[in-house]
Amino acid sequence: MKNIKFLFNRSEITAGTRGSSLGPDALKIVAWKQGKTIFGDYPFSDIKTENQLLNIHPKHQFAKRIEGLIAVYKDVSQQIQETIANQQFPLLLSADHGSAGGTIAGIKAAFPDKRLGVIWVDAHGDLHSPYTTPSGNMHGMPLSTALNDNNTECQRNQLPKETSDLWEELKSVGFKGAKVAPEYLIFIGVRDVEEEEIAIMNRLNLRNYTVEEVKDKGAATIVSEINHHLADCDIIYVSFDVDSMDPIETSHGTGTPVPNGLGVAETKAILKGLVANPKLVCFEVVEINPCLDEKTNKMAETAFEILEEVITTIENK
Ligand SMILES: [Mn+2]
Repeated sequence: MKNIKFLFNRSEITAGTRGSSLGPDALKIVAWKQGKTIFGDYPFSDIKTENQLLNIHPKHQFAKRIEGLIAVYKDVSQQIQETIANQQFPLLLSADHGSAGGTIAGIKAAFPDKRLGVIWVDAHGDLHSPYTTPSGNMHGMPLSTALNDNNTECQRNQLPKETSDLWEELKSVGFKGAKVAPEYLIFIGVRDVEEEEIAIMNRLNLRNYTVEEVKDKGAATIVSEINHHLADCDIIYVSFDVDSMDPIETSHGTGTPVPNGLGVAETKAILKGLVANPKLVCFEVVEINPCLDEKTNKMAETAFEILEEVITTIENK
């Protein structure tokens, strides 16, 4: 038995829609319906949310609810560090993707001297900063905090000092500075990016395995190329946004669905392959939104099917 610990993170303050806070519990409902006890088989802890901020107008238009996100980053980062210190494996079931920068900060704080690789399975690049965002929604910014890069080359917003100060504070939670080097950040399935994100991807030469490339090469080749690419890393984190998958095969039960995504079978095969790597120290699944699901609870059912195999693979390592 690996010492998996579930961290339930229902924070949904960084998305443009509501409902992803119900995602982790939508997974539990699938388990219950299928008579599975997986969520009772391991210890768990809840991350403290700041979702009450959704009931008032945001104070910072270019970094909406950033004061709440700082608190969420702190709790996620702290709980990751405690989980790892207890020789447990943190497996996060999260709502929106905005807090994943806190996950990365916590991993880096737990292993400050180790070289971290991040595999970001997503339809989106999540590379905006308050300086470049068109919406102010912070679920598009977690990787800028991980890379410690504001992309001011593409600046479109003039930030009030209070906002820029809070952004610097957010980037310093858990670990000050860059948590991951650009060459060790790998995307899979990114296909919906804005021009500012394309610019930073080009400037930092970030690697994206497109849907076409995945279909062309197949899961096994993608996994072996990524493991080769991250051979110099000591530890690896996999962040799985369910919007990476094709909404025709899954559903629109996610905050920002994008057509022409990864197939469910190839996603499962890739994730199983990636989590088999002994360097894996943390896994996270995000952005299931049952409120938006036109097929009742199909997105959670799909994610649960994948999660079961991921957990079995982690167990059998
Ligand atoms: Mn995402």
